[in-house]
Amino acid sequence: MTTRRAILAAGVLAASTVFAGGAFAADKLVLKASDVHPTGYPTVAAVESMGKKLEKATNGRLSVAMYPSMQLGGEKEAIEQAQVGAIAFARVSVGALGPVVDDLNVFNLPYVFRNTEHMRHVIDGPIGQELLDKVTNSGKGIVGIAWMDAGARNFYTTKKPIHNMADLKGQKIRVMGNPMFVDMANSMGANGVPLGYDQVFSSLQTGVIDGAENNPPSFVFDNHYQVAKSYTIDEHLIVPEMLVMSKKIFDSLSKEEQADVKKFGREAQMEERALWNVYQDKAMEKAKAAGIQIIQVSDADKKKFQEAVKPVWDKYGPKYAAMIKRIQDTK
Ligand code: GTR
Repeated sequence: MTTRRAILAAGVLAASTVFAGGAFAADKLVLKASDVHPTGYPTVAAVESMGKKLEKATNGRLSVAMYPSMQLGGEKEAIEQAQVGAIAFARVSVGALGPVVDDLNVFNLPYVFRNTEHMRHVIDGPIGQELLDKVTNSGKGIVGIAWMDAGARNFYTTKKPIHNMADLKGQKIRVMGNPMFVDMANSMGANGVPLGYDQVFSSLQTGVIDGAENNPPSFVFDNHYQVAKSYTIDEHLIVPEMLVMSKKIFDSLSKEEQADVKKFGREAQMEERALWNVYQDKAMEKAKAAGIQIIQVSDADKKKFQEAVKPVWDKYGPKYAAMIKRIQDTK
């Protein structure tokens, strides 16, 4: 009896401890994060790693629950969910974010960066910080936390391979949902079809589109290479990505926690990059092993692509003139 009582008492004690812990646990905040890519993809891994650091630094008060593989929808949906606070983090392309925060569209101009190295210098430096701040101060309900690298984008098709620009003629090419990319594809002679990322694979499969354009890791690890058998390296777009946070949720954090999110976000930016380098090589190897026809456009042909997008620059370039100059001046 005594023992039983002792056990019961201990149970109550334990319960109250759990309850106390429970009260603390109620303060725990699980931050939902969305990514269109699968587990293991550099952006997913970098955000998960940021989550682990946050959990450690806040003694478990904050943690990140990653929803990869478009479980919560495409990127437009992810941005909207972050805006209303339904999720905390959206890792999205600047292609998808440009229609929300127009200043970012400067990065969506074809061939605006000389190469991916140049893009990295820009996002790591003052311009990168300035654009993160533009997002934060946009009044659109999101905070710019960190940049992510997404290499360069290239065309791929299901039927007719693209050796040069003439081969694009009349092909229905999926682009991200941003008018700039429709204009870009059209200026190259293709028919640009804006679709959410969640629709690309099935649209390639059913022939709704003849092709799309993306970096090697997306092409391979999101399985588009199973339907599109040729991949043409022309690097028409180098579009970085951003990790944004719901402002509503960010504002609910303490000053220290906000600083932690930013600090670990910056670390995630660098971590993603290292993973990206490896993943890009892996993707190319996998594509080759699967018998994908890899076509490298000649320098002369690349020049033709660059000349063809002049109307895009004429239409969108002038309002970003000052920023374009700063980008070009970045070593
Ligand atoms: C990928 C990018 C995604 C998404 C996708 C797309 O390269 O990582 O965020 O934007 O492209 O084409 O929609």
